[in-house]
Amino acid sequence: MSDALPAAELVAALRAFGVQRVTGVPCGHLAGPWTLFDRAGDLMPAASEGAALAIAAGWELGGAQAAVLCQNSGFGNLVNPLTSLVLPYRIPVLVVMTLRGWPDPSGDEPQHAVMGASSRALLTELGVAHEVLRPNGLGAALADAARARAEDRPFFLLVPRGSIGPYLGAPPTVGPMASTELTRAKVVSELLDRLTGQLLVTTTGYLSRQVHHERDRPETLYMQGSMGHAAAIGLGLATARPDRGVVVLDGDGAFMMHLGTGSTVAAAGADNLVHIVVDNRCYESTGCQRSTSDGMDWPALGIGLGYRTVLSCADERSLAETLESALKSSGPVLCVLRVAPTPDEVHPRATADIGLDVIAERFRATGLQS
Ligand SMILES: Cc1ncc(C[n+]2csc(CCOP(=O)(O)OP(=O)(O)O)c2C)c(N)n1
Repeated sequence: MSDALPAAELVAALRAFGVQRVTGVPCGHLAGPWTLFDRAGDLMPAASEGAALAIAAGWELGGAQAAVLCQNSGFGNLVNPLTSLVLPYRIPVLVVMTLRGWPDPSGDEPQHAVMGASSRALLTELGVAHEVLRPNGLGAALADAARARAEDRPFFLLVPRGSIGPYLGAPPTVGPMASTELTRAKVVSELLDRLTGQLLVTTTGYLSRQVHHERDRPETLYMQGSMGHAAAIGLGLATARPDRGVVVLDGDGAFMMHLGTGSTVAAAGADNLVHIVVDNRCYESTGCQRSTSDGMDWPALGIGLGYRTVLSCADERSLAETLESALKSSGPVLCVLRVAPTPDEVHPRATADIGLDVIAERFRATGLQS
């Protein structure tokens, strides 16, 4: 039997602690409590961990007790509001953060190793009270959190992988599924069929895995980690190598995490850049938690940001034509493909075969060729 703390017990303990509202960015290892708070109507998905901490600070300033759920890959995103908002303004937010890459970095994906080894030391250096959740240790940890709260200080409850149980009810539903027959697999396969020598940057999560599964090529940079930065990497590439076509394959959650990059891409005017967003209206890679893209007007967004060409498609019939048009139009192109989530189709990560350093090295080598 697993000795994971049942998700409902964690949620009950957080509620007893006083938590009324929850925000954050999902982590698969917090999928249980995330769904329970969402089902209760108390969860607001945030675009980034920094935004989540600021939302929570706003709730606290407005009289509602708040918690943030996130993973330590997003710790860097929240350091700014932690150091310049929550600490100096003495706002006592509780952060429940999973510890990826800890205690043994070799037991997790390589992109988590540096943050896994340094999360606790960084919190110590910042003077932020924190505690690792140990078996049967939730009560003691929350007693420490209560002491921090009484002193108007934030507290980080650090959750090792696998220490919280899953959600045991029916799986989460993702928006109205109407009007799309596209899937991640179809989109990736049709795109790869049409690539010639373009450099391809693929976002973190299932999209990178799908691309690697479908066709491994040295011209593909599988971006594991650095969520939300695929378009920025693509922009750097496209402007360093105006002679090469560059394609970015992004997720809706990742794109929205650093939406401002869309404006930078458009303003830079890189005509060799095609930015494809695969919109499944959820964070599929961490358990299909809803994102905030449902109801978003993507073409209006792309035009508003200033992309030169904006395309979108939600049906199989026009997929080929849309991709062909995206690849031959003058960039920067924003091409949004609406797909249905397919959480049962999961493939191994690229790093099951190749190291991150090798991915970068062979990509650099092929990028330097003309
Ligand atoms: C900064 C940061 N926060 C959270 C995560 C955890 N995470 C990995 S993949 C993912 C979901 C990405 O969602 P989306 O871009 O919509 O792509 P999808 O998974 O739906 O294909 C999340 C939240 C992360 N890797 N980095």
